[in-house]
Amino acid sequence: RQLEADLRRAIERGELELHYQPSIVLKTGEIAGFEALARWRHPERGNVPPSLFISIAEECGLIHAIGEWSLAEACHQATTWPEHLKIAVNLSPVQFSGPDLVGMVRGVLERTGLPAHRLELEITEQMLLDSGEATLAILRDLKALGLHVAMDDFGTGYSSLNYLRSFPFDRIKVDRSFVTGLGTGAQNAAIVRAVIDIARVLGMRTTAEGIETVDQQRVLALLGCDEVQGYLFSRPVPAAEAKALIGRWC
Ligand code: G
Ligand code: G
Ligand code: MN
Ligand code: NA
Repeated sequence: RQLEADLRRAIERGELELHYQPSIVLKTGEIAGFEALARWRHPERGNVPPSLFISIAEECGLIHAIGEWSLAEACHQATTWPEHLKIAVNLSPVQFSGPDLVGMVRGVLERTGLPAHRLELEITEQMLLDSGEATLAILRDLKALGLHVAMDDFGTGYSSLNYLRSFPFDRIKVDRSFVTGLGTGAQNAAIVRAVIDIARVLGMRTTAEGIETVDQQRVLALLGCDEVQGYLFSRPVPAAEAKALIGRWC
């Protein structure tokens, strides 16, 4: 409860910050863009993991304010980058049941001046579990703004394949757990290959998460994965470091 009270004031006190992790185009080695990941530096407790404070925010409704703050911050940051770079922002399922998600996103795009096509919203497979027509309609309205939608952590939920048929995703992000196992045995490689093949058939692009070794990178290139993200290239870094990375890399 104390954490919840602290989180309520964290935005205004400037304790929340976004870090940015690059996504790399496998074929060219170029940066495609960055994923924004929220960080909270608590004045007494130090860094609170996002898994903890995001779930607190979801329970107490603060996720609406935090979600709008992180979207606005990330979009604003992206306007300072070269125009070909995209920004990916995570959405919580709770934001879909809140007031006017589509209007909030449209407003942020207008205020920051970021062209919609440079924004990608990430939604976890988990969120689709208890979603119905209403969620589907919101996803369609979001896409109608001109932005892109990615299914995050693919493979960790269930009925994944069924959702791919009914939701208009632009990208599938293959969960880290499959990438980690790529070097060990044929099973994980077969699963990742299947996901990439399905994505291709459905006209969706693919990103593999959590790449830590050049071996994993090599296998993913063979399988035809479009983009990769992971500590091998960069950890999530503060905005200033992301800019330095762009300067060195692009
Ligand atoms: O950043 P890792 O560094 O620990 O992130 C852990 C989890 O927290 C990820 O699954 C990510 O989706 C989630 N997360 C990080 N930042 C945000 C955010 O701004 N909004 C939402 N909804 N989730 C976030
Ligand atoms: O939104 P999502 O659940 O995909 O969040 C990505 C999470 O994965 C973040 O917590 C991020 O810090 C973490 N991450 C990114 N790259 C790597 C990696 O190469 N290895 C590991 N172990 N974690 C990673
Ligand atoms: Mn993500
Ligand atoms: Na993920």
